[in-house]
Amino acid sequence: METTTETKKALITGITGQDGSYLADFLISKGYQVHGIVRKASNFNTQRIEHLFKDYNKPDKLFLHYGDMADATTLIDIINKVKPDEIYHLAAQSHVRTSFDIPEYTANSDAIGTLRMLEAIKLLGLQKTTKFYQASTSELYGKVAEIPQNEETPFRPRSPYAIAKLYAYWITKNYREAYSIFSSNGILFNHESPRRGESFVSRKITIGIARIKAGLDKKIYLGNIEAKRDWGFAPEYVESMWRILQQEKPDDFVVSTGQAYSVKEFLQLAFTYAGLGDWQQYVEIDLQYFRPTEVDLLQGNSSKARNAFGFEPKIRLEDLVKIMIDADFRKYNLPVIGAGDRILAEKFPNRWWPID
Ligand code: NAP
Ligand code: F7E
Repeated sequence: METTTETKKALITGITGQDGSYLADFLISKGYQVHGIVRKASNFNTQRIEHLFKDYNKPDKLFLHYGDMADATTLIDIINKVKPDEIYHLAAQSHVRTSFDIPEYTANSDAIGTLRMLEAIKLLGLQKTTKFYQASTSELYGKVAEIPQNEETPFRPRSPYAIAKLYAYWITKNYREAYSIFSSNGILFNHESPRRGESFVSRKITIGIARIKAGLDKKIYLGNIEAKRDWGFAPEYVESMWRILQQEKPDDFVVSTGQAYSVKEFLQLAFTYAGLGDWQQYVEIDLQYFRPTEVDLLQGNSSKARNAFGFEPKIRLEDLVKIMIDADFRKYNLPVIGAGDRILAEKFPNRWWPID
C-alpha cells in the first residue's frame, strides 16, 4: 500500500451507510486514500460502495477493514495500522424509533463507540496528527428550546439515540479541550438521498410510491405525519463534513437548510410529482411507527457554517423529492419522470458521485 507524502489518508467508520458511501466517493475524488470499517454481517452489506471497489482504475484508493464500534481492540489495531490524517466517525445505530427497542445497544455503539475511537487516538499518541469528525445530530435539540436551532441552542434530547449522541457530542468536545485533539462536531439536520436507508420516512415514502406504481403494494403505512423536519441532500452534507475538518481550528457547526416541512408536506410533494394524485388514498396511519417521545419540529440555522466555509445548500425539499423518486423509479424499472435527473445535471455539473 504505497502512499506519497501528499496522499492524505482518511478512515471512515460507517462507510457502508448513506453518508459513509457518499463521503468515500467525495474523498476519493479529492485524491484521498480511503479506509473504511465494515462490520461483519451474514449477507453483503457493501451495496452502497460496490461501485468503488469494483473500479479497477482506482486499486489503491479504497481499503476495507472488518470492525465494530463495540470492539475496542480491533478499532485500536485498525487506527494503528492506517494512521489516518482524518477520521470521519459515522458508524452508529442511527434509527431513532429503533433506539427505544435497543437502548443499551444504541448507547454502546453510539456513545461508548465514540469514546473508543477517541481513546484509540490518545492511546496511540496520534493527538497531533489525526483529526476527528463526530457525526452529531439535530436530534440533540429534541424538544426544542428555540426556533431555529443553532450551535448555542440548549440540547433537550428525546430518545435513547439522541441521548447516546449527546454523550458522543460532549466527549468529542472534552477530548478537544483535555488532550488538544482536533475533534469537531458536525450537527447535521436530516439529510436524505436515493441511498437513504429504507426505514427512514423519506425513503419509505419514495420506495412506497415506486412499489404502488409498479403494482406491488397498495398502501404506505406511516406514523406521526405532523412532525416537521429540516431536510437536506446528503451529498452536500458530506462535503461539509470534510470542510469542518479543513478549518484552522476544531469547532462545532450546524448544517441545515433552514426550512422545515411536515411529513404530510413531503407526502403531498411526492405523490404529486409521481402523478398519483391525492396521497390520502394511499396512506394509512399505523401506531407501531409512533415514538414514545417525539421530536415535533427541527429547523436549523447554519449561518456559522455559511460564514466559515460558504455552506449554502442547493437542494431544497421539492428538488430532493424529485431526485429520490426518479432514483426509486429507476430501481423498480419504471419509466423515470426525469425532473430529478435534470436538477442534478444543472445544479451539480461537476458531480463527484454516480447517479443512483
Ligand atoms: P446509516 O445509513 O444508518 O449508516 C450507519 C453506518 O454505521 C452503517 O455503515 C452501519 O453499518 C454502521 N454501523 C452501525 N452500527 C455499527 C457498529 N456497531 N459497528 C460498526 N458499524 C456500525 O446512517 P447515515 O444516515 O449514513 O448517518 C451517518 C451518521 O450520521 C450516523 O452516525 C447518524 O447517526 C448520523 N446522522 C445522520 C443524519 C441523517 O439525517 N442521515 C443526521 C445527523 C446525524 P451497516 O451498513 O452494516 O448497517
Ligand atoms: O423520521 C416521522 C417520525 O426516521 C422523521 C436519522 O437519520 O435524522 C433521522 O432521524 C420523522 C419523525 O428520521 C414514520 O416520527 C412518520 O418525526 O426519517 P426519520 P429522524 O427520526 O428525524 C436525524 C437527524 C438523525 O440523526 C437520525 O440518525 O418522520 N415518521 N411516520 C416516520 N418515521 C419513520 N422512520 N417511519 C415512519 O413510518
